[in-house]
Amino acid sequence: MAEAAVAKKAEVADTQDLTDGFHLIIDALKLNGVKTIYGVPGIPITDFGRMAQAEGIRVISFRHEQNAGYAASIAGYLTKQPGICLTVSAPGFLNGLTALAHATTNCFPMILISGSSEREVVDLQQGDYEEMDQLAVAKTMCKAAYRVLHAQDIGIGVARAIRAAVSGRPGGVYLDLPAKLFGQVMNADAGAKSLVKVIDAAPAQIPAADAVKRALDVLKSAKKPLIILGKGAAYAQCDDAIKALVEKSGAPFLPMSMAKGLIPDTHPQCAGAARSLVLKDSDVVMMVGARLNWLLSHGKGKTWGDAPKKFIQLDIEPKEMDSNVEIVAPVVGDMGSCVDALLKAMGDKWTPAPSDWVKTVAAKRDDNVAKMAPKLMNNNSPMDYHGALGVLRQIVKERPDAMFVNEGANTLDLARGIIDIYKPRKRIDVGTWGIMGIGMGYSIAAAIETGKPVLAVEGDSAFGFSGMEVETICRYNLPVCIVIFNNDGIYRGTDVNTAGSDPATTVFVKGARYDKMIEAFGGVGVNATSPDELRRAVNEAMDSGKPTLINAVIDPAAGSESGRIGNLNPQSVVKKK
Ligand code: ADP
Ligand code: TPW
Ligand code: MG
Repeated sequence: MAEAAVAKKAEVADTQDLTDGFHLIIDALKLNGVKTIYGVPGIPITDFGRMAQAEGIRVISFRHEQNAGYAASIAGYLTKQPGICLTVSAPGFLNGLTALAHATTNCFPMILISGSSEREVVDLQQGDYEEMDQLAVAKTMCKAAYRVLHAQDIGIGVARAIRAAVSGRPGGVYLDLPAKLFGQVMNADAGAKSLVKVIDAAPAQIPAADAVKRALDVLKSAKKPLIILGKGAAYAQCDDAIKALVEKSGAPFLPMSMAKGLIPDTHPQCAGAARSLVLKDSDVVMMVGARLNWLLSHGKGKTWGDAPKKFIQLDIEPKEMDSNVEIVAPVVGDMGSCVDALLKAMGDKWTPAPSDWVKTVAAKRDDNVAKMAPKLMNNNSPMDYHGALGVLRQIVKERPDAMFVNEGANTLDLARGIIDIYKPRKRIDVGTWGIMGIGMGYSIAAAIETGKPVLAVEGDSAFGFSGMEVETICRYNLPVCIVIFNNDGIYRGTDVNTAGSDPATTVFVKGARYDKMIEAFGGVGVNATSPDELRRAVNEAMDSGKPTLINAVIDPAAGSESGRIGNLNPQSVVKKK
């Protein structure tokens, strides 16, 4: 054999015993059960995406990192495994960062993995390709941030990221992978040994027995108890135990937006349609995986009435206690353990909530529901929100397994109130920040992670933040039906700018046909001008599973400023001339 050929053969034999950064990262993710990566390719992670796909990980390529990040965040919420988002350096990283901060704020486990430029060049600020000190930037916006510089540390880096994302209060984690790491080689055996399979990533946290007793003593003393269920309770996937606790207590319960369906909205104890009454008049409130933030008026003020209230709170995060008001009975632990401990300590002889209170709440709820009913049956054209939502309410009732995505202002607030949800973790929406732009990312992840059809109800403005991902939905042929409540703008389509020829700041092109957008990518577009047309189009889409976008024409005058939260707008004291 010629000398060159011998050398070549030796080299090949050698590389068979080698591995590199690319493969170690993939192996580490696979070892820890990662099945899907949401991202956008480019330097330095293009080949990584290809290789991950070749190695059996599903890699979903988006049109913008923010949408990939939102997809990863909600994948985390739905599965209790960290959702993975993969981006390129500086601009891609920054695009993904909004979603990472969103995941942290909402307590969703997520890992943003970004390729980055070379440390030596970044730290001397010598102007590398897409240079940025990403780790420093990320740190303020997530639960934990790590960088891996050496191939032999990849196993530990990935393990730490996973553990940080899902243990305790879940949240976003940043993992910084400089370009040079991907090509670093090491011995394959040593590489395999360096990987870490995370054992018991989110360990049970058992609440203290005296905390449980204290909580039950307070609950027992209540004349008008109320249970508030939040998305932390839905996240925990201890659905049967939570239902048992609520039923044993006999107390009315109020689901926060994404906790709707944890117990069906049609359950006799559900106080969703008597919200004002129960917040005002209750005397003991048990918070179950929900925070007393702005969404609950911080637990004080007019919304909560004048009568003194005692708060019990079940949460995995001890620092959450007393965040806004005094918590007289904090129960700290993971939700499954907390609820089990309460149920056990309640025993078989628990006296349910006083019946006069339960009856008062039920009467108010039934009254409100009855008042709403005729509005939901109108067949106006153009549609108003109630006519359109009446149709969707019935469709969701008939298809309780479908995933329901919702964003907008009026489109969000009215849909949340009107559309009943029947099963846990079916409703996913704007979350803690009231963020616009989650729509298409959430829809894509919901379809992929659950395998169920998705109905996304979107304000026309809200949709615009992630609208380009209809191409992604078509490309992966996902069973997503998008209904755009098209009222020609933000809140209303009727504003006029009297000072000049530019359009008012809140209005869009009048009579826009969003349905044409999806046709560009081979999806089904429908223009629906009446509730009857809307019903037909949505049912057809949900039956066919074909990517569909329905432009639901809503009366531009039907909405109100900021939906239900107009009171949060600052007011100018200067009188208009
Ligand atoms: P909502 O918006 O529905 O009111 P929040 O996001 O404000 O809900 O609150 C969710 C709460 O649930 C957070 O305080 C979080 O710490 C808590 N939480 C999340 N996961 C768990 C869990 N597994 N066990 C207990 N509490 C949890
Ligand atoms: C990331 C501010 C809140 S609601 C909304 C905006 C722009 C759009 C409302 O119009 P839409 O709904 O969707 O057409 P409708 O039915 O009332 O007409 N940027 C971000 N998040 C938020 N919340 C905003 C801006 C906002
Ligand atoms: Mg609108």
